[in-house]
Amino acid sequence: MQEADNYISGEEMSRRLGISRAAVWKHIKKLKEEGYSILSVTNKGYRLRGGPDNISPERVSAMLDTGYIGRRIVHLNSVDSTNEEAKRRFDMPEGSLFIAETQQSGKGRLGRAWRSPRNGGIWMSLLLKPDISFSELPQITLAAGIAVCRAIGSGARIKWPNDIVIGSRKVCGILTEMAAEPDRINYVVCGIGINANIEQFPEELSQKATSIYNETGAKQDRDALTARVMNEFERVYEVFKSEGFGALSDEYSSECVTLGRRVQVIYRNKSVTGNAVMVDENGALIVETEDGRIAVTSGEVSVRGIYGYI
Ligand code: BT5
Repeated sequence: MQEADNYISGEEMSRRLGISRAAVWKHIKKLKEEGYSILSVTNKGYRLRGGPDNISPERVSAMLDTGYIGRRIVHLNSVDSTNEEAKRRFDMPEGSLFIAETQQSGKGRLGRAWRSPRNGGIWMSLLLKPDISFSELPQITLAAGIAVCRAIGSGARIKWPNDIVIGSRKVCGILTEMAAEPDRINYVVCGIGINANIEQFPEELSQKATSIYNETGAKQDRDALTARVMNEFERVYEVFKSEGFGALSDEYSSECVTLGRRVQVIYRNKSVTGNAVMVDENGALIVETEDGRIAVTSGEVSVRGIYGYI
């Protein structure tokens, strides 16, 4: 379907296609839902303004240099959450990538919602099957953060543990989940949401969220960015699996904006204030408090800069 100069009436379409007017209307509605821009004017008919700017799995594949990460791509027009889709299809091979144009119930941590509008972002999840212990699980989020940071470039840095920021606002969030038996992890789903080209955020997020486009002025090629994240992810993940997070902690620390700041750590209704001094070989944030150093590891904590979001 191409951009048209002229309007074409519903009647004309139904005649040419040999389908009812109601069927034409239904198809138009579906195309609009899929992101086509179609003008409809009474007495004139319909005019196509442009096709959807969707992710193309073929283009992503062509730019991969990986062995297994992103080699199977499930591309969805709309889904509840790509993390949920990956969990439903856990029998697919390691490295399978689930990517959606929009999410109806995108998830953050601790039941928070993740806004996932159409066209503006990259909402994706990787299915992973690493042989790791429960305590190493949060390190997958940290490793993914390094990969995303490398892939975005443009001054992207990491707010411990799971946010990628440019300046003082968030451009990406990472949510790692798993399915396990009492003694072993069956599989891990690493969800990554990148605000690539989003231009406007709702009022409540405007101080906290931004997009790569808003920060750099450059429209992002979402296929190329997705492929770069996959390429970097495989490199980082291979190091993580063979040498452990310790081999990545220096790079993580050098990209981590949390270090050197005064932070407030909130966990189990307790709040501790101190200086964030380092990320150790286990991925824990070491905070120097009045009562000495504490290692913050749990995924259940929230760390805030006391002078603002980072
Ligand atoms: C996160 O949680 O940052 C993890 C986000 C993971 C999203 C990806 S998208 C693909 C995959 N499928 C899913 O369902 N999820 C993953 P957290 O640290 O809890 O941050 C959530 C908070 O960020 C919210 O409470 C909002 O304040 C804010 N937020 C929501 N949508 C945002 C957006 N698009 N950009 C920046 N901040 C956002």
